This record gives sequence, structure tokens and C-alpha cells, in this order.
Amino acid sequence: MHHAQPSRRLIVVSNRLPMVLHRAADGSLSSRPGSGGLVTALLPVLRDRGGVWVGWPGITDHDEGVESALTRAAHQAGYRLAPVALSAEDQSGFYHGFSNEVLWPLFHDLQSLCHFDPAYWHSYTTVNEKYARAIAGQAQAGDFIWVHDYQLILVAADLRRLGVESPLAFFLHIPFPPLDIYLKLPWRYTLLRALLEYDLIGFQTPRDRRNFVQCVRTLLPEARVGHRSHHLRLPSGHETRLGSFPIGIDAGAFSRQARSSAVTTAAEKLRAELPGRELILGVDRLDYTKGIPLRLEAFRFALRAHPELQERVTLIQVVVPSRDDIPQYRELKTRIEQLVSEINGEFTRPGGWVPIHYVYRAVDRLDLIAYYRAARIALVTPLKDGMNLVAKEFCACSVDDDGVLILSEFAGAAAQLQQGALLVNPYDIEGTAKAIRDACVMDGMERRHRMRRLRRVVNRQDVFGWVNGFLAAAIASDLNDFPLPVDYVPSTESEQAYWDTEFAA
Ligand code: ADQ
Repeated sequence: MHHAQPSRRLIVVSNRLPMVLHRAADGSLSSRPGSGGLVTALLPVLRDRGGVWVGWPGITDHDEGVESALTRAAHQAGYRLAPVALSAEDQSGFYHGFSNEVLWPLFHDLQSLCHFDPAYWHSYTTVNEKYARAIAGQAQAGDFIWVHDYQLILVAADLRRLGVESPLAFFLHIPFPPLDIYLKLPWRYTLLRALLEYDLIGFQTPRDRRNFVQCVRTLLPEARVGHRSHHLRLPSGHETRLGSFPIGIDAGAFSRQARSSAVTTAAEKLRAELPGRELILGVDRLDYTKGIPLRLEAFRFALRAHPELQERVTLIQVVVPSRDDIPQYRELKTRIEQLVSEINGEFTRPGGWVPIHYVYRAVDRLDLIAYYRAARIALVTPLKDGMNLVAKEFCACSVDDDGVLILSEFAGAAAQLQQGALLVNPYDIEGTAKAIRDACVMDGMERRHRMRRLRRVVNRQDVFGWVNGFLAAAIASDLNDFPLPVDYVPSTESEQAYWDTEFAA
């Protein structure tokens, strides 16, 4: 890690605190620490430097009980937790409304699913201000503030208005859309100007960064774009640096657990239950960006076009319930269930083969890793995805080097994993079906060769490297001696190579 100067205290800001508060029937509160790569990766940094995590604690009935439950949880976690109190109304307009019905679909290129309700925008501005006030209440001179994701774009602008002078960085976990799509946003100027209040903006891929720069060039021509588009300067003199920092996973922990005896036994049991069959795996949050219906159609197409696959492959599709209070998500669930039953109805052999096993629940970590380890093929085919960690988790857990990753070219992960994965356009049902067949007949040598390449990338560019790379770039901004541009991994080149082969005459 670059300790370029005495460590600054770190303030991490995200929509939710890295823990789940739960209120029991008798009103008492308990907390569970959050899991997930981001929490794991930031923990050592927050502990070493000292720091605060600011976010919503997960319940809307805020009372003193919440404060004391958080103090207890913070004690266990090893860093401070500062709650942002939000009402149920705040949550509905800001989170369910503007974040999930405007920014989420728009930034995933699905403008027709956007619900541009002006009330949502007002709630978004109010709630971003609440976060900013909570941060300002914590911030001390010399702190470094790192804000996460699309729910909190306006926070930097609010903080500057409140007089906070600390360096401010932002990381966008989801894609940044191309100009023609971004232009549809009624609040396009305010949002873009607010982003330029940050000192550093991190994107998942070079493509997201380029999309952002194109929007700035068109909508804010007064901003000067410099340093190979890694640098923006406003007439006021304020500068924002831009970089791509593809997020990783705690690959070591996944591989270790995949090799554990508990997982090995569970994976062997799974394979034994499906003798002689290729296990194909899909794991997704219930979300229309994940491309589940088209994936099922591709699977059906593969079974029809290549009858030799019948009885030879089994698809396990795990769907984790998510946002099911939004009508579009409920409709999606119905559509998935309809397709699963159509396909199973068409192909099932009574007493024998069932082509799709559909699991609709959050599976625990051991089972998830056992699925990853047992699967011979992973189907990761989002229509658009910031990164997609499932693809990386599958590789980390494929410790026998015999898994094949079929990956959407519209997942951010494609920029890093194109060399070993079979890339598909998820809208191309026939092409995806062909990739399924190719994966099924791929020989052991090619599988090993591809999976080793994938595992090298996933292990080398893990979540710890991501945190360190981002912080090193951020700290460098006030030292002025860190080499720019800050493309953290050489994904620009590999992405370019992909486009070159893809569109070569
Ligand atoms: P998500 O849209 O949530 O994240 P993804 O990156 O795939 O998507 O992460 C999902 C996580 O949920 C994975 O860590 C996975 O293990 C876990 N998970 C999935 N199915 C599960 C199940 N059945 N039970 C338990 N856990 C399950 C957003 C962006 C992504 C970006 C990440 C991180 O949309 O593009 O990669 O943030 O930046």
C-alpha cells in the first residue's frame, strides 16, 4: 500500500451502513455485521487509519436504541458508525423512487423503464443533503471522504455548500451511460455539475469513464478535458480526476473456502446427484438488468437446436429476492417462472431429467460456493452490469480449473476477463445458445487454459488491490507526484484488443 503521507482518517459513505439492524417483536435491537467484499476490504483500512462509516442503518423508526445498538456494533467492528436517520417517506422517494426507478434503469441503458417523477428528484436532493449533514457532523480537517454509488451523487456539492473542505472522492459501482441515453435525464445538468464537485471519480471500466467525459464535453463545454481524458478543469480552477478502478473480490477467501472439506463434500454431493450431466449455473439478484429471461430462452434454443444436449445438461438458476416492492421486479419474477415452467414442461423426462432447477431464495455462503465449485459452466449474461462479481466469484471457486465462464460483453467484468471467458451478446439468443454448446463440448485442456487465465486476473486484481489503488490515486491528488493517468489495471489495452478483433474488417 502507498503510505505516501501520514495516514488521513477515512470517512466512508454508502447508502447503507455495513451491517443489518433487526428489531425483534419486543422492540429490542440486534445487529449483524455486513458481509460482502467492500466491507471486508475496507475493514483493515478503517481499523489502521481510524475512520467512520456513514450510512442508513436499515430501519426507519429511529430512536436512541439505534444509537446504542450502533455503538455496540461499532465497538465490535473496530471503527465508528454514524447513522443517517431516514423516514419511510425518504426511503420511498429517494431509494425506491429516484435511485431505483430513475438512475438504475437509465444508467443500465434501459430508459424505457424509467419513471421520471419530479417528486422523486426532490426527495433525492433532500436525502442527499441529510447524508451531507451527517458527514459534516463527523468530518475533521484532514479527513479523506469516499462516497459510494449512484444513490449519493449530490453529496459532494452539498458538503462544499456546508463548508467541508476535505478531499472528496466518489466511486460509481454501476455503469455510466452513453451520451444519447444520459441526455434523457431531466436533471442532467445538476447531476453532472454535482459530480464535478468531487476531486476524484472512479468508474468500473474505461468505457464508463469515456461515456462520462463525452457527456461533460457536450453538456458542460466550459470544462477543459485534459491528460488523456483523465482530468477535468472548470473555469473556477477546480479540478476533477477520473480513473477506472475495476472492483474485485476477496479471491483468496473464496478459493480457500472452495477447497474446504465442507464445500468439497457439498460439491461432490451435488455432482453425484446429477450423474453424467454438465452442471450449468446462473446466480443473480432478481433484477431486469441481469438478463435472466433471455438467458432462459438461449438455454431453450440450445436444447432445441442441439438435441444431443438433452439429458446431458442441467441448469441451476439461483435468483435472490430483491426490490420486490417495485412492480417491474414482480413482473420479472412472473416472467422467469413462466419460462422455467415452459422449458421444463417441454423437455422434462418423468422420473428422470429436469432441465432447469430453479432456486428462489438467498442461499448461504457455503451453498453458494458449493454451487460455484460444482458447476462446469457459469452463465453470466447481464444486459448491462457495472462489474458483476458473480463472474469473478465463480472463477475464484473453480479451483479444479475445469469451469467455463460464459460472460456477457456488457458486464464490466468483460474488460478484464475477455481472454479466458466465452463472450456473448446476451440479446443474441442463437449466439448464446452456441456458446452453451461450445462450453459443453470444450475439451479439458482448453478449459484449464482458459480458467487459469481467468483465475490469474481475479486473484491479482482483488478487492484489496482495488481499495489500495483507489486510495493511492486519491492521496496522490494532494501530493501532485502520483503518475497520472490512473487506469488501475491495464484494461484499456485489453478492451481495445477486444474491439479490434471484434470489428476487424
Ligand atoms: P449487484 O448488482 O448486486 O452489485 P453483483 O456484482 O453480481 O451485482 O454482486 C452480487 C453479490 O450478491 C455477489 O457478491 C453474490 O455472491 C451475492 N449473491 C448473489 N446471489 C446470491 C445468493 N443466492 N445468495 C447469497 N448471495 C448472493 C453492484 C453492481 C455490480 C457491481 C457491484 C460491485 O450492479 O455491477 O459488480 O455492485 O461494485
